[in-house]
Amino acid sequence: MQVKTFIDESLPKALYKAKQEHGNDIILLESQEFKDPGKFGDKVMVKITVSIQDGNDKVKSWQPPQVKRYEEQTEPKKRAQSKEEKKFDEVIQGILAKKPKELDQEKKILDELASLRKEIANLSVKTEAAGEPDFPNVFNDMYRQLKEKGIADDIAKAWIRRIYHLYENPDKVSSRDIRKSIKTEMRRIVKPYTFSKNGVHNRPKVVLLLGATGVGKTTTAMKLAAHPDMYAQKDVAIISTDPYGPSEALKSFGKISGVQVAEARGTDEIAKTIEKFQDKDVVIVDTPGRSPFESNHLKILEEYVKVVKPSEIFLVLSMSTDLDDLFLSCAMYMLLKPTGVAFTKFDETTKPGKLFSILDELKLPVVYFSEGKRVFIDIAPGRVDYIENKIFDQN
Ligand SMILES: Nc1nc2c(ncn2[C@@H]2O[C@H](COP(=O)(O)OP(=O)(O)OP(=O)(O)O)[C@@H](O)[C@H]2O)c(=O)[nH]1
Ligand SMILES: [Mg+2]
Repeated sequence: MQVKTFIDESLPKALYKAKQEHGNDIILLESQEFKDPGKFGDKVMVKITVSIQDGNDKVKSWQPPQVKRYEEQTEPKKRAQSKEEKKFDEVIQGILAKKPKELDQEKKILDELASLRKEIANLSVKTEAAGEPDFPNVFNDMYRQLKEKGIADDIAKAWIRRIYHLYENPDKVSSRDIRKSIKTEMRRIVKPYTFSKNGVHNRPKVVLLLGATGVGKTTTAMKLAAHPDMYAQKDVAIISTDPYGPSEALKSFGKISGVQVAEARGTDEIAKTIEKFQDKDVVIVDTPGRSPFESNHLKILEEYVKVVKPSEIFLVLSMSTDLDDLFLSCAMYMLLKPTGVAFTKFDETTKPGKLFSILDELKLPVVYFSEGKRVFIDIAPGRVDYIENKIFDQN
């Protein structure tokens, strides 16, 4: 095993650099901020130390994201292999490779490609599907609808092609049949998180909520505590670790619902407060918002994990965030090995289909979907039916 260091402006960038040189099998040992005015001016830089397995020194050049061809997606051997190999590190590699903003030159090329693709898409669906079977209109219409709802081109194409090949007489297939098959495809990606209905064996079950500023972590804590299929049947406490204390909304929720709300600042206080709630079924620890791109973010969150010792870590993602930014912040949060993902602010996006791109990478069960501020109402369990309706129903 070798140990190497890499320096860049942020942790994701430094990780990206290390993976460019040494592939996926590196292990992050340490990250550290530092200043070197002689070399980097005023900038706070990040130095990471990684371990590299012996023999793993082949250099992988950066490739812009490519749309997978149908043959690649369906060829059974290749698919099975890539599924097996999609380990955590590879997810991050994929995520980072999709973040062209880091590399100006490539970003330019990708921007040009993106606008070219848009133009082609406007010409006709047929032109875009050149070299493919001449799909009946009902398939083309469905493909267009999927894309309008934000489903990535490669995912939409793969679904349509697979479904087309399912039928002996594709000309006779109705849009209802296709919708049914698409739901089956969606089900492969959207797996609901299972909330145990029985009593909690190892009390208390400690749930840590993570996510960028303002994504809806505190609202998620309340919604989880209030929903009958989630934790409403259990004896729940919520610990706010926000330096400004619990929000007014959280305090009123505590009064209305009977859920005990406590505040704790600093790691000692957090540990003591969790200790105080040993008789609760569930303790939800709400973390304060920070930008996932702050260079010491990971270190702070690792502290939380160490102190809280959560049985579950739920990552909260807002659907109103740009997809590239979502991918990049996920690269950071995935290092903490979350056990579920909660999606908020579905009411603030016209592209609910981007959910599939995220879940296809994260491979985490869905804790719940949120589509508004109202704690007791704007919430749906993480089942595929919810997203199916979002994609197909007019409103
Ligand atoms: N439209 C909409 N607003 C939401 C949703 N979920 C939460 N909000 C609102 O988003 C705002 C921020 O929500 P919070 O729960 O405070 O978010 P947070 O992640 O705890 O924020 P910080 O602790 O500051 O990082 C509040 O006004 C919420 O009412 C949602 O699904 N849709
Ligand atoms: Mg909050």
